[in-house]
Amino acid sequence: MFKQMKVWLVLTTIFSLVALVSSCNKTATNEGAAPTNDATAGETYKSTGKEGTVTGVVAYTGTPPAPKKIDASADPVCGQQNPNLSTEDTVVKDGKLANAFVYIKDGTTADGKKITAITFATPTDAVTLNQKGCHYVPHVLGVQTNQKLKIVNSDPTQHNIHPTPKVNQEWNQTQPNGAPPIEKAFTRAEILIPVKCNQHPWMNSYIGVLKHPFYAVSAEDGSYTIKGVPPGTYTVVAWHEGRPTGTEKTMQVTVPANGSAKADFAFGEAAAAAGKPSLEMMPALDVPMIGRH
Ligand SMILES: [Cu+2]
Repeated sequence: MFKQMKVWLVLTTIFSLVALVSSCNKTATNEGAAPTNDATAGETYKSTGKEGTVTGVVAYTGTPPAPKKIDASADPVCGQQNPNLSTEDTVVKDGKLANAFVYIKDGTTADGKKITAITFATPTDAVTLNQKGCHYVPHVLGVQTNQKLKIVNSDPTQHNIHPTPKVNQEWNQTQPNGAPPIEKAFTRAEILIPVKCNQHPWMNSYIGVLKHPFYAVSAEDGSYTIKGVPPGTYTVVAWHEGRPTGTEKTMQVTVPANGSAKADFAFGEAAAAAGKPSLEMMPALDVPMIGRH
């Protein structure tokens, strides 16, 4: 009788040890799958009806570099489709810069939540990146994490799309003319992912990936609007491409309930010169933009 109980005790101990070890393993596995956890962590944001906007204009001061004509002789189809193919890294019209990626980097909502810690629903609509006339349209775009990115080939030639991310999965895929759209998604936030074409070395674009929907790309007139922003105080960043990882300008704004905050940015020669003694100017950053809105 006593012997039987002893055996039972040993067996129970072994079983609980096994259970403990397997539950440990489970935890470790979950940690490895961090992107999935990120997407489902916390409560999904619900509109309060008090959201506001961040809006502004991105300027380019000084003389912008002139677009360079691209030699597309490697693929005669491209030359036929787009005889005026030229570089798109600095598109300036009347002193305003297009294709700047403006986004909320961090900050706190009026009710004290960190914007980067809130979960936002993944938009159900896809964002389209088109290959038309042997360049990418649009040149810069934003998507939310896990949102569908639809890549279309509108050209009568073959492309090979190749994003080169740092924290997301790298891939490249051939898309012959007439092939159906390629659908992809990025699971992690990344500012910004360069995209190239293995078929046409001049082709490039940039994709900004964020966990929230608060980003916009400046239009031809330099203007942008970020909608649906919960009231709060935020760091807004404007990014413009260039070697090696682009240039960023930062600004603090306060979005009032149902109101609008203004954040104008400037890139270019004069802005670069003004930004040079940036360390000496640092204390000014501590002072919020009082009276700006
Ligand atoms: Cu191509």
